[in-house]
Amino acid sequence: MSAVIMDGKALGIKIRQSVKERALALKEKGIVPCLGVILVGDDPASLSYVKSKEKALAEAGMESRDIRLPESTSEEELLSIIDELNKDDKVHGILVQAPVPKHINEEKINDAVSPKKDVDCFHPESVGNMILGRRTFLPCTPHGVLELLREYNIPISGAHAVVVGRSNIVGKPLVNLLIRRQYNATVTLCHTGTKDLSYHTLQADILIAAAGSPCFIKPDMIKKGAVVIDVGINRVTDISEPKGYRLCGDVDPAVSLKASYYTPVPGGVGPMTIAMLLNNVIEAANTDCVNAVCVKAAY
Ligand code: L34
Repeated sequence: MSAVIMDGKALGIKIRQSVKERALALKEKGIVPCLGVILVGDDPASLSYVKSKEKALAEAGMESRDIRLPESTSEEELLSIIDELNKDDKVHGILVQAPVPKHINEEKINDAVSPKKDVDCFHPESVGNMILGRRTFLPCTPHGVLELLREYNIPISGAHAVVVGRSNIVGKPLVNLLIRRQYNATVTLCHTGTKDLSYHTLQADILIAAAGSPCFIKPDMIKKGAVVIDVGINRVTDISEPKGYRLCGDVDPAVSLKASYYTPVPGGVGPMTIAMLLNNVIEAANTDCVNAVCVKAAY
């Protein structure tokens, strides 16, 4: 029996449709939700993600303030642009696409975005609030993973979720959301220092791979019937492809023969990240309702 494919593209479209209806309702009140989108440098993958975000915003009747800066941009210049967006009442959310060039201190950038406009949940105040279960935007990729699990009625309460990868953008926040009473999972977090990774991954009812290493979760590392969520999105050189690369996740697609459910790459978690971002932009524009409860009840 082959696993059920969790269609993040389809769910993303559904969420974006409901966001669009809410954007229309806000427009009637004279509010046009607007996201400031900053990209520094010309990394092709980052550029394509940022373009997808801007396109999705436009399709949902929202605006974006598209800011493209050269690789040579100084930290001071970037900070002053963020400051302008912080002060601009027409801009409800601010996103600085990660990663920023090495000469720019990412922590300073995350600290500079006003928590009121922090639709990524990267500011330490937002992260603190998220961990404490207080008013904040939920981080887009982890929230997208949880919404996918919800859509497919995967039982999370009491399940053993094993997360592989401790990044600030996925692993750390995801673990903190999964242990909320609302989700109630038991969590193991594995990382590059974990001894005998397979021992842990084999215990997982829900395995979430977010380590950024192509195809490293193999069928012999998962329990039969496990739910496997692939957050990885790696560009692997492949001269037989027209673009010169192919996309592959952190999970070997052969896992689909053993799992009960799994997310494809592309078309799994990636589109969910964008859908949850749009949801946060609506929340940011709808100032009456910026809290996690509303985020959950929104669609
Ligand atoms: N500030 N930086 C900030 N916020 C984020 O939430 C992100 N992230 C990650 C990188 N940097 C960020 C994204 O937006 C990763 N990420 C992201 C978003 C969307 C997609 C992939 C990564 C996506 O749409 N993926 C498509 C395929 C895209 C392609 O063909 O290259 C998919 O179907 O998975």
